[in-house]
Amino acid sequence: MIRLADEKKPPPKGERQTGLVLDERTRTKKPPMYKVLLHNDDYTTREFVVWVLQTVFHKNESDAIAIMSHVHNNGVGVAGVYTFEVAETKVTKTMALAKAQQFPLQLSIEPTD
Ligand code: TYC
Repeated sequence: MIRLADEKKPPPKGERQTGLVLDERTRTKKPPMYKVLLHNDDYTTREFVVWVLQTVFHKNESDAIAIMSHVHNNGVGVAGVYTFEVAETKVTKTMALAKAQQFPLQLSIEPTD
């Protein structure tokens, strides 16, 4: 039977064809991910929350309405899941937009399990 040299074989599933030999950790470890939580309050308008979910969190209109309604009904909900730096930036931007309109909207970050 004709055998292909190792380098002619397709890479095992999940292995990138960079031509670089990477340490096992480098190849397999994903970054820790964080939930951005949105908290309910009695003053921020539903319309503002939906707008923020569309513009900062890139949700479509129906997902944005569903997330806002979930938070309104349950007190807290997930706006999105990101790396820590991206999560922090979205929280900072959203709080600044809320503050500019004098809305007391609160967000927080928590690690995923
Ligand atoms: N509870 C607000 C209202 O009735 C709406 C709201 C939803 C506020 C979600 C904050 O994270 C929030 N106007």
